[in-house]
Amino acid sequence: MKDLLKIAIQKSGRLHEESVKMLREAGIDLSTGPNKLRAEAYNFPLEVLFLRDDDIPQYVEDGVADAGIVGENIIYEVRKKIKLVEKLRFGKCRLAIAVPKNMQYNNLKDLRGKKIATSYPSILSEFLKTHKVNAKIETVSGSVEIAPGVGLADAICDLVSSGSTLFANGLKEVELVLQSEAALVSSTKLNSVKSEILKKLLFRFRAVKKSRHNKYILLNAPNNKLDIICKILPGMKSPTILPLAEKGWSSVHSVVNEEKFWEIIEKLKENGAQGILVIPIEKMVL
Ligand code: PRT
Ligand code: ZN
Repeated sequence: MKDLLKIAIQKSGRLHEESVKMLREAGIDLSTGPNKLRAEAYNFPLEVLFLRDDDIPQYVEDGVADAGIVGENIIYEVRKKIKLVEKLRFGKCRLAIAVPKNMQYNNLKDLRGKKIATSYPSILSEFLKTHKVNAKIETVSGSVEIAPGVGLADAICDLVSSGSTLFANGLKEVELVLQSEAALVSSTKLNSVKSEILKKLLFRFRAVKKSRHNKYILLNAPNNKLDIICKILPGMKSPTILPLAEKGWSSVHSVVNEEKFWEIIEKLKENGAQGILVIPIEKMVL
């Protein structure tokens, strides 16, 4: 039998597209079609299983899948014996407690004796225990946000991203319980061949992650400003400097992190940089 790494990803839903995109950007071509349960990669020893996200940790623990891509919210809720290998920076959301917007809320003490509806009873009960709050947990499997409105609970603990679901249901967010994003997980019992494939996959995922959060920047600068411009640019090593045909001018190339991007561009302009070009990076291998 061929040695393949079996990776489980969400069949459909919020993490599906980004998971497929991550694999594709890692150079993995899949034979996907509609309603498929599995797909094999043409050019990498990988088989992809399409599952419901909640089931992924169990499949990985049982060894039916060797690895998976799933939200941290699920990983921490279901507490299976699996390894969190790498956070992938997509599917970001937070698990938060929300209460009706007209409820007086000052701090966690206001939740004492209250009923909180959630699909995350393990994480919530741990959170309440840590903060010594005695509240009742009402486990519901969906439409958590309607629980206070229909009189099922006083508060909810649910995933939030934009906050519009809470707003539409007359709720306000009052406590952050967990920050979450999609993560690569793996079985704790991989043989050496599968471990090697996972290592290669991780290497590629890291290159994709880095490239997504960095931009390649090219600019022209007068030579007497090069010192200050190089100080502003926090590249991987030092920036590349090439002379321009026009005397007294140089072209400077570097890599800039997305988070600081606008701040850096402004400083560069203030310090004499011209003709600034910003280019997306296809892959970044350090
Ligand atoms: O069918 P399957 O079981 O696989 O999918 P699912 O319906 O259980 O999950 P799905 O596709 O909704 O979410 C998959 C994963 O995406 C979650 O486990 C999280 O890790 C991640 N994620 C990121 C989110 C959100 N953002 C999110 N906003 N999951 C759910 N939501 C929901 C939330 O529950 C609430 O109903 O979106 C609503 C809030 O969104 P805002 O933007 O209005 O705040
Ligand atoms: Zn689910």
